[in-house]
Amino acid sequence: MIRKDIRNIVIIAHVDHGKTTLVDCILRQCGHFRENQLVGDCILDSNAIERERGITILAKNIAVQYKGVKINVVDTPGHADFGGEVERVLQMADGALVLVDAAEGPMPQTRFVLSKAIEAGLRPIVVVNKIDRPDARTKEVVDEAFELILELGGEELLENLTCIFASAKQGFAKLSLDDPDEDIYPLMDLILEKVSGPEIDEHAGGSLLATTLDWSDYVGRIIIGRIRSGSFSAGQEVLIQKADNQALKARITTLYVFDDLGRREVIGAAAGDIVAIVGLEEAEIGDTICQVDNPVLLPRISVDQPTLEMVFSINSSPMAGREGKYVTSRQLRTRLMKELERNVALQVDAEEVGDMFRVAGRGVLHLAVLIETMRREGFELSVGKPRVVFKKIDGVECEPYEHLFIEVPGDKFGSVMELVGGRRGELLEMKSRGDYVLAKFSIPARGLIGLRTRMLNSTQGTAIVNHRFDEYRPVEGDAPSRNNGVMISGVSGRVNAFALNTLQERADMFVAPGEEVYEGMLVGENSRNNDLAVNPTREKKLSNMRASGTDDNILLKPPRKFTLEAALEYVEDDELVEITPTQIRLRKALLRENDRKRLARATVET
Ligand SMILES: Nc1nc2c(ncn2[C@@H]2O[C@H](COP(=O)(O)OP(=O)(O)OP(=O)(O)O)[C@@H](O)[C@H]2O)c(=O)[nH]1
Ligand SMILES: [Mg+2]
Repeated sequence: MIRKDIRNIVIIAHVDHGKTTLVDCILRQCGHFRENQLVGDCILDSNAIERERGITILAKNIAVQYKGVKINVVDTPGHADFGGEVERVLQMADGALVLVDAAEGPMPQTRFVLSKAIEAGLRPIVVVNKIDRPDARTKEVVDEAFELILELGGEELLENLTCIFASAKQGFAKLSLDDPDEDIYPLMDLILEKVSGPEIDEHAGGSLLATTLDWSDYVGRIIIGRIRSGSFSAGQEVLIQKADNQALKARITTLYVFDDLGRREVIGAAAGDIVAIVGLEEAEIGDTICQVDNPVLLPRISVDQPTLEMVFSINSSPMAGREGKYVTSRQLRTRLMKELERNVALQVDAEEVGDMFRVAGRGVLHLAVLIETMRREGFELSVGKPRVVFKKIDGVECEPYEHLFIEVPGDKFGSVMELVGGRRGELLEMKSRGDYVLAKFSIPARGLIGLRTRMLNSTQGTAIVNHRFDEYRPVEGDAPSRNNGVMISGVSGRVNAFALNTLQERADMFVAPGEEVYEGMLVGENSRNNDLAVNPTREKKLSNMRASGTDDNILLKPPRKFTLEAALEYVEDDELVEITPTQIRLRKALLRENDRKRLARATVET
């Protein structure tokens, strides 16, 4: 039987193609809100880091009523680090809105999520979004999207594939470009028409696949999934079927369905509904929740394995503990363990070696978001250089390789080739679009660390860089390292403009006059490839009155400031990123006796 009163859809796309803006627009035009509930853009990107970065990190459910039908919509993240989550939430839907930017066209992540949607048997609806853009190439993009579906083996989908044109930002969708720009309803009607309601077997026992996790400090773990068959009710005792055939009994304490932006408590829900369940503390993603007397086992879904790891430790710099509320190893451990409750693609090595924790995740962004969250909560910590996770396959040490996609103006392609080639990237495909070159490379994931910043520098910010995991291959060659050495402060004190003025001739400085530095802190990038110990606090001999270090005759270049990700990608094996609630500093991890002597000597010399 097919339920007609409900539709479950997921919105998928490449990063920034407008998923959250579209969900926003659906909520505004079809939801029930008081005026003050819908202030600002992208209300769904509700956590502070999502808002600041303008990206979606966690998939989110909303629901609206349209023409008597409940439409559950899942907004997904577009960044490749969170691709695993998108793949899982497809389980909850019968249809997928595939958004494609009318100017950019299908991008690498479009291909990935679309292929997963087709695999999962979802019917895609192509939404060409941002048709208001002055550089929109709407008609071409439609062709590219159809070609992509064909390429991904969706021939039978093409026959009644529908495409709709939209501007999520301006709040309209239309089936033909000649139609007037009105509202989003043409898209809603298309969903009702093209996406089937959930197919259910009313008489089967209750079953649900735990698809996403949420967490609340008040009620603990919350399991989200779509009821596959039968029904569940609040207070019901259920069976949690785990991996390796284990089963546990637990009780549903509270049951919710999604409603507008929030959740509504219900006493019961049936096949086809997407629900949030409280009370199943032991359940994990992939487990089947079912009736005790009529157990069903649904095919498990897997959680992606980590590809990148970093070592987290307490902040051991001389400036430690000045700002943070949480600075001890025990606090760090407790926090990381708590993160495991909801951050399913994360792994933390509980083994504590000298206050160090190995934290592994899906990429630099995935881990940077965790670090950023922690510093906002008041943590101080040190983090080492990110490393890719190696794997032994049939006794052979293997490393991850990725596909790297670059779009760049043709005249800058030479410098791209040089950079990528220097990191053992191999060109697989190349084509041109207008003045742009679109190239696809295969590259060891190690070579990607730090590549983006360099690529943007060498192409004056014009390159668009994307990458996706491809496969594990036997390890070969060395990891690329930084071409330039660094300048290390040999002293502690305040930076002086006079000293900087001399140093900047040979370096790109990271610090400004008046800033505090310590012995071992990185204060600049040397123009040569060796590390150099320096004294950035040195004052002009004659005018030792000027302790604050400003001098009108000195013209200083502004210091290079690192974002968290840039800092993580910059450091080498013997260096650390020091993170406090307000500061990001780079430093040498350990000063060996030799370094100390060298530093002491250098300090005398300068
Ligand atoms: N011109 C134009 N801009 C749009 C439109 N829709 C979204 N945008 C802009 O595109 C940017 C990204 O929009 P989001 O909705 O955050 O994109 P997203 O797909 O949710 O991004 P991720 O969640 O990070 O994958 C924002 O600056 C939006 O204002 C549109 O129809 N036209
Ligand atoms: Mg989004």
